[in-house]
Amino acid sequence: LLGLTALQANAAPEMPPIPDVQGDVVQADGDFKIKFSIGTTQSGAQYRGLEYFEKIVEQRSDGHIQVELFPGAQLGDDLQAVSALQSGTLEMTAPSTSPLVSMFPKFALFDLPFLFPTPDVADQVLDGDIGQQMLDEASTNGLVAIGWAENGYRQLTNSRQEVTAPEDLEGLKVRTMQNPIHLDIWRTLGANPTPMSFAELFTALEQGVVDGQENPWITIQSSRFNEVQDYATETNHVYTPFITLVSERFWSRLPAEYQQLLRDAAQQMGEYERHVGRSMNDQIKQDLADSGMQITELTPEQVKAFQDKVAPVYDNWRDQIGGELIDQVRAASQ
Ligand code: TK8
Repeated sequence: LLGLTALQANAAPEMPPIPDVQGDVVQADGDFKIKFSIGTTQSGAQYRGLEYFEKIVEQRSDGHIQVELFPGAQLGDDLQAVSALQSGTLEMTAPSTSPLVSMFPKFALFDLPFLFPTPDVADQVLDGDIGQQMLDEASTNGLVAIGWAENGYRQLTNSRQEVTAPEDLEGLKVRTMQNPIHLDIWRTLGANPTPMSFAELFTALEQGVVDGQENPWITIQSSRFNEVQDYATETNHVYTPFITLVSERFWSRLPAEYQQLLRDAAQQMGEYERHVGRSMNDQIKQDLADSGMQITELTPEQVKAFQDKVAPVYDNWRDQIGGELIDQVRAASQ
């Protein structure tokens, strides 16, 4: 894991302040250290959420648990960080669910295009039975899953031309996450997708290895993709959660009281981080436009053209993901 340089961050935009810590000091035996690694940079909402997590855990353990934060993939990308948790060399990470689909096939639910019509529906699913089932399912293979935050709704950027319709994607080289549904989505839309680790993405865009990529506004901004991408389209094509994971080897050494403290802190971090990310979208779009990026918002008819074109993806993955699960989410959207 050594030898990687942290992805560079820009100056952090204005964000809602970190809340005060609620709750009493938790008494338990032992002193512990948590290294918490994430792929997004220090200027993103995810890092701000981690700062809140650190504050809660350090204050409520009265300093007996120390948290150290490693943003910008400096300890590895999402997949590398997860393996480090499994081998016990890293205590915590919060990856996008998408690269973990090979490990936890049900996570593919989150990769279905246009599944969550609003953030409220995403919250209902993540904070309800389905979200709990998924946390249980991910609590194997040396991992303990203790909460949800979000990366958010994904938007397309590219260096070639404005994109307002699927036809504009013809031949466009788009980097996707390492995930088969995302590959299917971009092939179905007519683009030329290449899966790649997030840690390599900035350089790949800069060197023109790929023409475009897709990520939520906050991640586009905090990763400085506007410096190497002139066009952005607000497609909202997929909603990506972040899942908060702990190394099982570390977890099993913690007293039950501290395990509960981490669960509570993960829950509070998740709520705060979603709030931060969502409250910043308009400001970020404005900042990106001010920096010279062309931001395209789609009309409902234009969105529908993307939805229609990508619809076959549902048929391709329905059996693997489970039709019932998809229907449950659809029901929550009514
Ligand atoms: C950060 C990643 C990233 C994701 C991606 O570690 O790979 O594009 O959206 O934000 O999880």
